[in-house]
Amino acid sequence: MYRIIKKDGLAKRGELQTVHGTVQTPLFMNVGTAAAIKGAVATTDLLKIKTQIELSNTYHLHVRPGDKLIKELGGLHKFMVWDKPILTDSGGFQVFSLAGLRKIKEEGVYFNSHVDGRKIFMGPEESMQIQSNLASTIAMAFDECPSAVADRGYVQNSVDRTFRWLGRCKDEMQRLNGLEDTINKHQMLFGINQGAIYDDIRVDHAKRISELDLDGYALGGLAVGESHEEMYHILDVTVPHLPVDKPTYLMGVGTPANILEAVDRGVDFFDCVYPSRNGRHGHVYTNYGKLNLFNQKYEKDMRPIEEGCQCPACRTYSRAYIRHLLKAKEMLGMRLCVLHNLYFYNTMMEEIREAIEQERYRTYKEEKLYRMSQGK
Ligand code: PRF
Ligand code: ZN
Repeated sequence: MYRIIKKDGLAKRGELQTVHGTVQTPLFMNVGTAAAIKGAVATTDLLKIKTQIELSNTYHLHVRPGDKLIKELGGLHKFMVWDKPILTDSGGFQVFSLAGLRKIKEEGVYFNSHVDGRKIFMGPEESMQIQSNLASTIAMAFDECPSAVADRGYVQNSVDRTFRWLGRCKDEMQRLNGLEDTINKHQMLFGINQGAIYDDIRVDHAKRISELDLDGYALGGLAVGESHEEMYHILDVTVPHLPVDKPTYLMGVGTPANILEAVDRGVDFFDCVYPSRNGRHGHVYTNYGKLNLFNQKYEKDMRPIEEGCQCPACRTYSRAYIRHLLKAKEMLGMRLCVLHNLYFYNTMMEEIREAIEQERYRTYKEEKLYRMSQGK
């Protein structure tokens, strides 16, 4: 059950009730592709950095260690020791970005595993079965994410097929949720809007999927090479055609600025590898822009990454020490940067929620963007 608590322009402050607890939106999902947040971050750490929901991938967990094993061990929550919500991406996108040779057919996708090259088939039913075995809180529909440079004809055919796949996902999920030995019989299903940067294809698809009364709606196929302006334009034209009383999820996005702009256009779920990936490279977010801790100028800097930050890194360690750890390739260096960055994102989401509640979202957004672009 999703309910809107407050609206400020198109920005929504809401909450989603799930079998694994209630999450407050807008929110950021911490990416744990293979049931682990990269950078040696444990699920017990996530509790200290305001994480509400974790994201894992169907494709990765199917390939290794196998969804059947995870089911046998009691499901993904028990396996990774995380009792809050988990969203699993369907595998569609990962198959297209990772797997070797692949063939897309009406029934699904044939491809080779990126781990051992073995032949795998995944279609809508298989994706739902795997996600049901993982027993995630929210399953994503199986979709194709066409390349940013795909021509109109290709995109139209692809979107039509993704729509047919969605119907099959819904039927299969209903069947699985009714089976006796299904771990999470209340698994939710989010549909995914596609259509590259073609306004009319996006809008038509959004209208068609909205009729299926799903638990939530995502925008896929964005942040795949188009400009930020093109992405914001697609949000402007598409989001108004998705149900306002359901959560809206912008997949794989993005920078703090992208999130601030998308919230202003009605989006309430986000996920992105940036905070963890940048952290592993010593790039840390602050309210005054990003810092590269490898920079010589931090050699004797005994201040925390960000003054006043309450994250586990900033409460204890200095820039100088973390810089040393990074240069010495000590794992702790990466770990502290990742923790700080995730805390930064989760704290920004908290600020966003508060600003919407107080109907000052536009002012908040503009001030935050200005400050982050100024540097210090
Ligand atoms: N589809 C799915 N997952 C995704 C995407 C998509 O289009 C994207 C695109 N930014 C990220 N993750 N299933
Ligand atoms: Zn910090």
